[in-house]
This record gives sequence, structure tokens and C-alpha cells, in this order.
Amino acid sequence: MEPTPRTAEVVRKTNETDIKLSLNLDSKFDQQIDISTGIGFLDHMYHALAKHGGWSLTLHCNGDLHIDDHHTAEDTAIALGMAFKKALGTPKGIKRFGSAFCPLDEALSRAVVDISGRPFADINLDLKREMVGTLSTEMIPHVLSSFAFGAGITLHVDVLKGNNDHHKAESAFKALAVAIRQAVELTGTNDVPSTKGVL
Ligand SMILES: [Mn+2]
Repeated sequence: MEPTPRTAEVVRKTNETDIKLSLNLDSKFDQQIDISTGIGFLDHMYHALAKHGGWSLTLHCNGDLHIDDHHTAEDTAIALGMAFKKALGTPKGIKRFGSAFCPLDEALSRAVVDISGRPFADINLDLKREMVGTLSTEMIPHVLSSFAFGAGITLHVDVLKGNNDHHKAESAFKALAVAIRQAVELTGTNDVPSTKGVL
């Protein structure tokens, strides 16, 4: 029997953003991805994360973009992290650790994740431009760390090489996707992968 797909829905409304999100971590054979945050490059990054993570993801955000991109970028990342944590539930029978290298032409990124319950992020993307599309490049590492804190995972992402900021950011999200896909993979056991017995 196939295990029940791990899914979650998150609705998060503040004075700054109105977010509706649904996530399925186990839909690699029938992926449905529909993302609209109002920030094109952010949509592109979340799409890459969902696609290579093997997820179905619907993410709609109506944010205060008349101010700037900050609240929309940050809050969607927190909501996605919360959905990830909720979908995973008690992390039993998963690999827990995941790591991946992904290139995009000249750019090469490494992502290492631990589904640890210990929120931590160390993100080094070496981005040079002010903006990619309508997304401030300073928000890109912030999105990754906000996701890690929302999800309660330990995350290290490093761009190792590259010239083009679009390529560097995209390779980082792809590496994260592949690393997470590995970490949440079911082992077929019911074991909590920790010497403590809890995560
Ligand atoms: Mn691209």
C-alpha cells in the first residue's frame, strides 16, 4: 500500500500579506504547481523548489508590493516553511539528512539540510546585483533562512561558483530542492532518526 501523501494547507493573513498555500510533498508523479506572489523572480524560485523537490504547490500571495518586496518575500517563505513542517508531521521514518550540488551553466551551488527541529540557516549566495527582476537580491538569502526557520530545519546553502546572479540564485534553490527531497524520503521504517529518540 502506498503511504498517505504528506500534505498541508496554510492560510496566513496579516496587515502586510494575505497568503493561501497548499503543499503536497509526495506528488512527484502528478505535480501541480501554481504560484503567484506578484514578484516574478520569486515565483520562479519557488517553482524551481517545488519542481525539483517533487512537490505540488499552490501559493498565492496578495502583499503590500506598493511598499516594497520585503513582506511578500519574507512572509511567503515563512508560510512555506510552516506548511513544510506541518506536512512532515512527526518526522518518523525519513532519511533526515540531505545534501545536493546543482549547477546552472557556470553557477554551482551546494545545499545541506537536516530535518532537525533546530532552526538554523547559514546562506552564502555571493550575489552582486541590487535586483533580479523585481526581487531585491538581499531578500534571496533572507527567503531561504525564513523558510528554514518556519520549517524548523538546519540549512546550509553556498553558491560555490558563478557569475550570473539569476543562475546563482536558481542553482541554490535547485540544490535545496534536491537536498530536501532526499531528506524527506521515506526509509520504510517507523524510526525517529535521532539518538535522542525525538526530533
Ligand atoms: Mn531561470
